[in-house]
Amino acid sequence: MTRVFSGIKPTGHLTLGNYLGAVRRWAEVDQHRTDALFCVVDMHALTVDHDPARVRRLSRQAATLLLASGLDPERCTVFVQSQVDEHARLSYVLECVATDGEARRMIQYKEKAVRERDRGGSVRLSLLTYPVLMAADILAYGTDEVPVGDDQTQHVELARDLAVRFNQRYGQAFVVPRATHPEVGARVMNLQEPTSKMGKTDDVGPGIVYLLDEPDVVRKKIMRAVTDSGRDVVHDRVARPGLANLLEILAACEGGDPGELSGAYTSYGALKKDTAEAVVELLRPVQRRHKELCADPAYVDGVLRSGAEKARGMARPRVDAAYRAIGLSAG
Ligand code: AQP
Repeated sequence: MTRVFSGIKPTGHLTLGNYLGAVRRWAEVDQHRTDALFCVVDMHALTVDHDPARVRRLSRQAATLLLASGLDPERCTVFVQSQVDEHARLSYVLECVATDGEARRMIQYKEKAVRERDRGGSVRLSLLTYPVLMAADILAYGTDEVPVGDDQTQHVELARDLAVRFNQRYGQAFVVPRATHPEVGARVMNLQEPTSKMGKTDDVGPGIVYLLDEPDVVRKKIMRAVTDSGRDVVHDRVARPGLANLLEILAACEGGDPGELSGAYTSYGALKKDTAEAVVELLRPVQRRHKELCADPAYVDGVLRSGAEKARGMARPRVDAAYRAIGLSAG
């Protein structure tokens, strides 16, 4: 059976981009057709300036939202990365296979390093090595497919390269994974800066729809989305990025093709209104379930505990084998 692994970073509140680009598909498709693991990758949240209590709180919230989005612990494994030591163990081994140049070429590293410096901070070494830890997350489980948004493609490519290199040098240890993307929603853009990805740590807050935003907040953010001075509604990512983003969000919520949907609109206002209502309806059941789960913390604790135990059991033999193959002692 196909093995799937994917993760989410608790660096901020989950966004509509996380949901449309990744989480919804994990719940609707991946957990039903594959042997899937979904992880709150909290160690990745330490790669930039962080507050320990906030990371813990956001990890819990992210895990709860994954369950609220429909991940079913009877069908898939849901856990928190730092509870499974194998990720860190394998990351070190892969650091001995990766090169400094490979890590420095990562677009996200370059962008986030600039952002950290602009904010007056220093760049943590872990920001550079983060894609190697992500490769470890993926390779530890013999993953075939990594369902992610577009922004993660380069990191999955690195995981592939490291798997191939390790296998060639030290003997067959890893499955070579591949990234998969949703047909629409793979890159939801910031509503106020439609040429930038909607990221949970963006500085442009009004441009981000959070999964736990109240309906009226969602409506306000979408009605105020930046578009352009044109009049006709067409889908053109390059010339009309704001409009294209709204059409893609609407298409992702309701199904259909953004280009075809554009034909149904003659005004920006009507498109915004329909998009806002579609998002509100999309988020309603997730928010309702999230509220129920917050009232049952013992259930969430139990899911995460048994998820971590299962994940440990799955990762350990492969990581031990990689240790032995590269010349270390294991177990
Ligand atoms: N805007 C997006 N559109 C489509 N997919 C997206 N994803 C993230 N943003 C979008 C996908 O969601 C999954 C989990 O993302 P993440 O937690 O690894 O990263 P992030 O949300 O981009 O948050 P960061 O990196 O912590 O903060 P930013 O980007 O704000 O600096 C992934 O599959 C991702 O592709």
